[in-house]
Amino acid sequence: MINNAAISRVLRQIAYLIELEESHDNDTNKNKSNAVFKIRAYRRTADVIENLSSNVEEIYNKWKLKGLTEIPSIGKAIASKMEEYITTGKIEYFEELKKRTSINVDEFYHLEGIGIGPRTVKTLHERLGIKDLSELEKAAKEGKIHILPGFSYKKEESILRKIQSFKKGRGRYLLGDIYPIVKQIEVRLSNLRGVKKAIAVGSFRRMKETVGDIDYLVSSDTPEIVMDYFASMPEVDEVIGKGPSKTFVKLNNGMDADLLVVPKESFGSALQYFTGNKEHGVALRKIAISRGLRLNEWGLYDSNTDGIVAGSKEEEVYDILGLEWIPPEMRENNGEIKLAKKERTNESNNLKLPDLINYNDLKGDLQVHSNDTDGMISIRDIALAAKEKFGLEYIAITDHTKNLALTHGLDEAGLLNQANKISELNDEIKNHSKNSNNKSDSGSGSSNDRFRILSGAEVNILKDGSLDISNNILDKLDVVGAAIHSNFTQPVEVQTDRLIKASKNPSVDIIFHPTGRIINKREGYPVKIEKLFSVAQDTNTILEVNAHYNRLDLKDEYIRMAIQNDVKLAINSDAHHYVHFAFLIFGIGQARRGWAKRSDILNTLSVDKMLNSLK
Ligand code: DGT
Ligand code: CA
Ligand code: CA
Ligand code: ZN
Repeated sequence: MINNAAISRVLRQIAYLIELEESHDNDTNKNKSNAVFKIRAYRRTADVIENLSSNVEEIYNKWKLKGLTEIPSIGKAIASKMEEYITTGKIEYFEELKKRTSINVDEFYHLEGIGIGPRTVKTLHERLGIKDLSELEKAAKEGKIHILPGFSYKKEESILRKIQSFKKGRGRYLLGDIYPIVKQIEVRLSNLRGVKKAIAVGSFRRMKETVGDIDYLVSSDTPEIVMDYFASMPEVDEVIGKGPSKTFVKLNNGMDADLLVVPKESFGSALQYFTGNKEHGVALRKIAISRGLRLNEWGLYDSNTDGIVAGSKEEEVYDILGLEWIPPEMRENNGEIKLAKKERTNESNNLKLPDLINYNDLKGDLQVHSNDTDGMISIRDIALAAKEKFGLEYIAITDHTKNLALTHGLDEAGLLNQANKISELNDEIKNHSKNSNNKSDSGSGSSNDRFRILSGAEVNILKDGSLDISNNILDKLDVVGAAIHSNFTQPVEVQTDRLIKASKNPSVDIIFHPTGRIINKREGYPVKIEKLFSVAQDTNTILEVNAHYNRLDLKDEYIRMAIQNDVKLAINSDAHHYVHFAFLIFGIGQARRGWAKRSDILNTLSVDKMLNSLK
């Protein structure tokens, strides 16, 4: 079965190759606009197919070409290319396009997403004969690029940085991208006959922002059943290996998946082993040895008698090693083991494992967008869903402001208008819950089922650190977030000063996505982070942990530093649709990786307490 990802990859490469060809200067305008139209159509189709819940080949098998053209926004021309691919395994047009260039499209089309587009690649090919990624990297390193017309030192440096971060990220998947499929497989494994427990472990269980491969641990006395199922799942492209208790496969999204099946007596020790990370595991083994024990995935054994002392429960393994159970998100061998020691020495007297924020501790969300700007749904709809589907008690509507033209940002009047609309909506909600309480006679309008929409904004921090909305307007809003959306390439002092000036602004409550990074795509602007922490602490400015899985900004390491500096944090979804509230777990996971307690996170407070603690 051809998977959707494979088809969409081919379509994207076609778009890329057309764009490469299109940059001929002697083309007529008519040819050009034709090409632009085609490029867009291929990209749009690739997007649609990638996000389709049903398999394109299945659709084709049932309904033929007509079925393909009925998929939203897929035209007849591209549909017949897809038909060709499904029936013959290739597309003649694609083969021709590839023949006409010696550029390695398979490598270069990835770079478009990080800002090295076909135009740049074409120029570098014509001038320097660059054909693939390693040649491009070499040319940048040797300083051959900045001397070309239209390039500069800065551009050359940025190309090199981008290639390096691309190479680092290659083969690692964003936690949020793979989360749904990993959980689906976990549930299916759990439901198999003879399976007592099934869990996704490794870096996934540790909620690491990127995952290299996915590891499943299953407890069962009939490993063959589990391994046979695992090897024949519809997502499996290739079975790489199969042993008595282990199976390795490649999934059709490109990711490797490992499975280990153990009897229930070994489940706890295997869980400990396979959750990692490796250094944490190695440190535990050393502790075991120092206590006359031996630890491996099958159990914790007495070195003298070889008798098993623990293995079925993970807590027991930690306990017999003299340790409190350590949450998976903390298992990085970064000092957590010392805190977990039960035996108190003078040195460790006051040290304890932090009581981490829990996955159900958030009461509100302080960065939410509506369709007044670039959000996808109305304030009313996103608020209702926040309450009904996600159990939140409040959200702040923080739409973009005027300087971000791309998003049709709100100006002063627009913001005030929206704030009025929000207060009307709140009255409506109050009456609604009063009425429904009377009807159902379920008590006296407890604050539990009240919901509050807060007015707010995501204002732009301009190049000099000032904001694009005046303070007297901002002071009329409940929650003000400020963020850098422009001038990313200023020197570190300038960027830090911009953030500091914004933090010192009495109207700014929160700095949104403080470092501007996009995981695997963009490093973020340079910031002297400790300086920002110290000013944030002084000025009672909250720093955001943006929960969108491609940002997770602040990252774990910075969260831990922020907390040490007594900086308050907020975990926000940055939702542009209510489905995005589901991303909050990634923010909480990142916060737990940064050792955050409930009390470190502002939006674990009820709405009144939260508002009272803003500056
Ligand atoms: P990843 O896949 O790169 O995101 O990171 P992990 O942590 O999932 O690493 P992976 O898949 O290579 O292995 C899963 C766990 O198995 C790892 O976290 C710890 C354990 N493990 C793997 N290799 C070793 C090893 O050589 N020694 C020890 N003690 N543990 C290992
Ligand atoms: Ca792994
Ligand atoms: Ca693995
Ligand atoms: Zn937005």
